[in-house]
Formats: sequence, C-alpha cells, structure tokens
Amino acid sequence: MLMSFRWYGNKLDKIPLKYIRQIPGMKNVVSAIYHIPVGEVWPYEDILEIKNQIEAAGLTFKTVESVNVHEDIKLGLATRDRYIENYCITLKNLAKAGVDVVCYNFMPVFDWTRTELAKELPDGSTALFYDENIIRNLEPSKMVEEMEKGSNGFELPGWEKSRLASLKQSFELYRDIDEEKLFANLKYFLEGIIPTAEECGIKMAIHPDDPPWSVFGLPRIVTCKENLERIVKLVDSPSNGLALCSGSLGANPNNNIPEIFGHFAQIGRLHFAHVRNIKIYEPGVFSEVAHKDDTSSLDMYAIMKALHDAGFTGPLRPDHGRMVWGEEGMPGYGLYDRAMGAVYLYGLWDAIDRCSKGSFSAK
Ligand SMILES: [Mn+2]
Repeated sequence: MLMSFRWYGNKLDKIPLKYIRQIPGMKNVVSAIYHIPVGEVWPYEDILEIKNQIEAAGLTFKTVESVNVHEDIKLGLATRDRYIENYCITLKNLAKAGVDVVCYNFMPVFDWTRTELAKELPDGSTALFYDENIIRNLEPSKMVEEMEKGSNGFELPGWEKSRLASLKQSFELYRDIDEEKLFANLKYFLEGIIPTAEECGIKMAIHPDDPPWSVFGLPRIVTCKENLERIVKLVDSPSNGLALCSGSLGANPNNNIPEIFGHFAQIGRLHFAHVRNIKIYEPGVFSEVAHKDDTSSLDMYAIMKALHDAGFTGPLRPDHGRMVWGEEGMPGYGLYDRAMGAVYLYGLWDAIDRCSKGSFSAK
C-alpha cells in the first residue's frame, strides 16, 4: 500500500506540499494538470513541472486523478475519436514522467453530487452531505448554483464552469443514452486507450459513480460489484482496472465494501483505493464523517484487512475529510481531517501487517 494524498497544484491548493510531507507515513501525491481543457493533450513539460515540485518536497508523483473523459466519448459522438487519440498521447506523456496509475470516471454531465457542502455534525465539524429527497425536487441548474455557493471560492473538481456551461443541452444529448449505451461507449473508449496503456505501463482505474445510483435521471453504471465485474471484462487486460472508493460505493448498503475491495484486489484489477467513512441515516440520505467514530456506517478495519490479505500494493488515499479546528478550505479537501484519516489508516495497516507476521516488535 502506497499512502497517498490528493493535491490540486500550487495555484489551486492552499495546502503546501511540505505540510503533506509531515503526515506520518505519507509517501505519494495524487494530482493532475488543471489548466488544460478536458479532451486536450497534457503537455509533457507541464507534467514534468508538477512532478518536480512534488519530488522536491520529498514525495513521489505516481498517481493521477483524474484525466477527465470528454463528454463526446461518453455520448458516443463521431467526434470521440479525436479525443481518444488525445487521451492516448496524454497517457504516453504521463508514463514518460513516471506515472503508473491514472484515475478517471464515466459519469454523465455531473461528477460527484451532494446537496450540502458544509453540513454541521454533532461535534461541530462540517462535512459533505447528500439527501435524495432534496435532489428529487431540485432543478439541475439550481444544484449547480448551490454547489458554487458552498464552494468557499474554490472551483470544485468535477464542477468546473466550462463543464457545466451548457447544462440544458447536455441533458438533451443524454435523452437517448441508457445504461446499455453507456456501457457500449465505455467499451469503445477502453478499446481505444487500453492498448496504449499496456504499451506504456499505465494502469487505468475507473472511479465509482458518487453516489452509486442515477441522479436527475441520467444513466450511471459504475455502481455495484456486478457492473464492476462487467467493466473489467469489457477489455480483458490488467491495465483495465478500478479505483474503488468506499465512501462512494458504500452509500448503497447493498454493496459489501470489504468483500468488493478484497475481490478486485485479489484478481489484480484494483489499482487505486479511496478509503473513507460515511454515515447512512436512511436510504439515500448520508453524510461524510470521520474515518472512525462511534456512529459511522463502514468498517475501515475490514476494508484495510481485505486489502492487506490480497497483497494490495497500489496507492491508497484517505479521500475526503471533514472541516475541523476552524480550517477553511476546499470542501472535502482540507488538511487536518484528511491527515487524521491517513494516520488512522496507516495505524490499521501497521497493526494488520504485524499481526499477519506474528511479530509485534516495532520496526
Ligand atoms: Mn473517491
């Protein structure tokens, strides 16, 4: 397991790399190039620049989240081939800079969705919150406004203005796309990029839909074990893998998270792990919470144990955190609670690892 932390680059992220370096056990940074429009090639020089910054801070840059997939690819439009070609060039440039895992998602129009970005929890901290009852009565454009209002002035990943400019038109384009068509468009995309990924040693990792069900009537397919199994078989290659996210998949209590993580790690298709907790209040209503408290719904120990038992060596990050201790930052991406989460997971891993060896002596 390679303990990792997401960082948005020194223009967008106010957390300095030297602080990230001070989190015990932290080794690797997950980042991306943010100023290139989706669908265009990431220049090698730009990748090298961020890699050099990260390495100068004593950390590695082996993992990218995300190289976003152009909407024309998800829609299966004739223009998709140009964007797939560009995607392949970006993969080659990333590999040349030493990146070996690339995360992406295949959610139509919207990325992750929440109804509140600073829901106050009983201890006074705030966290991201989702209520299906609110979504049901909300216009998508109103949703975008709410997200913008709660963003603390940050441009939220997945909610970039450019992406949401033509919302109405996007919904119209998706009117004829059902889940089967979306699967077919994903297969076409994978057939286009996986040979290049194989060639240059990149492992692709698709992130689950968040939450893992249809939102605003749009199709969503990265939602459950059955669909994940189907996705890794769309192109049967070790380069076609998953970025499993406990908080995303876990919002549906029918998903057995430790079992799903263990299974895909064992068959060599888990390339990236996001491990965080949520509390489900009722079906379709959940809050993000601390990695461990008395009320959380997911068993972090069981997830880490499943990864350890499978010999998982890929990058793992604490994913989102709450806002605590008066910190003001990008919702979900403050320093303090993510650091606490990372250290909790590091501690679990340490204990599991030592127990598995029957040796309790400190190294
Ligand atoms: Mn995630």
